[in-house]
Amino acid sequence: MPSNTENAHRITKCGTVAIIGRPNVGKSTLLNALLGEKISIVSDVPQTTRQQIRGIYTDERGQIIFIDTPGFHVGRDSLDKYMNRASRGAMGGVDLIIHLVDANDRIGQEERQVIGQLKDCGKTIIVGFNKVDLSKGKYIPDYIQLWQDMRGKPVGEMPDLILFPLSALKGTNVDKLIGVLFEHLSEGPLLYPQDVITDLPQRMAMADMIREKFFLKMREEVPHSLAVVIEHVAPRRGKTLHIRAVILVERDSQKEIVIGKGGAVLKEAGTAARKDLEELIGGKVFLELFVKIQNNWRQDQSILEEMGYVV
Ligand SMILES: Nc1nc2c(ncn2[C@@H]2O[C@H](COP(=O)(O)OP(=O)(O)OP(=O)(O)O)[C@@H](O)[C@H]2O)c(=O)[nH]1
Ligand SMILES: [Mg+2]
Repeated sequence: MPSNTENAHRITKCGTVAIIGRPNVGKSTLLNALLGEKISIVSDVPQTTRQQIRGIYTDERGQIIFIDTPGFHVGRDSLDKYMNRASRGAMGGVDLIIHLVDANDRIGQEERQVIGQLKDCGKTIIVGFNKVDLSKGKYIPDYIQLWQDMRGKPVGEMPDLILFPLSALKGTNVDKLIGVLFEHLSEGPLLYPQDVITDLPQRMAMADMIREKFFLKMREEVPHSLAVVIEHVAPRRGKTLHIRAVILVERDSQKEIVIGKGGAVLKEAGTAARKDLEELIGGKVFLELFVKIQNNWRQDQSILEEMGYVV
């Protein structure tokens, strides 16, 4: 990696790229694969990502600022609205858009809505057909047909549309994707220092890491009712960082599940989260977790703001 002074004399490319698509198609997995590092949490529960997350890729060609977004979905409460706004908002201020879809899944209402918004947006769109490790991508022809129907011409006459099969999980075509993105970005100076890979506020990053550990342990109704609020972060006894986090759930029964028999779930998730947090901050962590019932937090603007979900 060249030094900053060398950089000043070198022509680099730089721009922002939004990764959008419905929940669970693999957007966060792709961001982590592009960066070669885990900054966005991943689980098989739809709607895992709740906010925009920026990941910054830098090499000798320049810098790409990726924006991972909450999956665009049909939902009604305040958090759903926040998530969809974050997803739509990301389309506006960026240079390129990756519309990630699951190549093995039929086109849904979400994709139709997103493509409806993308077709006249004036930006280059990369349609990422993800999960081709599972099969050859049965639904790719359907997407091509939909784009042709929406625009009334063959995809061969759409220079702003790039069809791109990949596997975020296996890393197939991920390096090639970075090459394609650089080809389509304009020249410009780097916007972030070369060693920065995310600008996510650290409290939200910490809360997300803890939340992921519970998502990985739970199924169905609990995850969407679960939130993590970091209440207190301070150094303790020299080098250890004391982090106190509250796990919010909406009902008594959910609290029991989150705690588990004899506290087993809470303990296991806490241990796994502590290890990730120690890696995130590069030091020892003392993690304290509390579980609290807070009815309808997904509707409560002040709680959402406390958690950092502010547009
Ligand atoms: N087989 C396979 N699985 C994948 C691939 N990419 C992601 N997954 C899996 O798909 C699930 C969802 O991945 P995420 O990266 O959390 O998806 P997302 O689009 O960020 O989801 P939301 O944040 O909920 O919108 C996880 O279980 C991933 O391991 C892939 O290329 N192949
Ligand atoms: Mg995600």
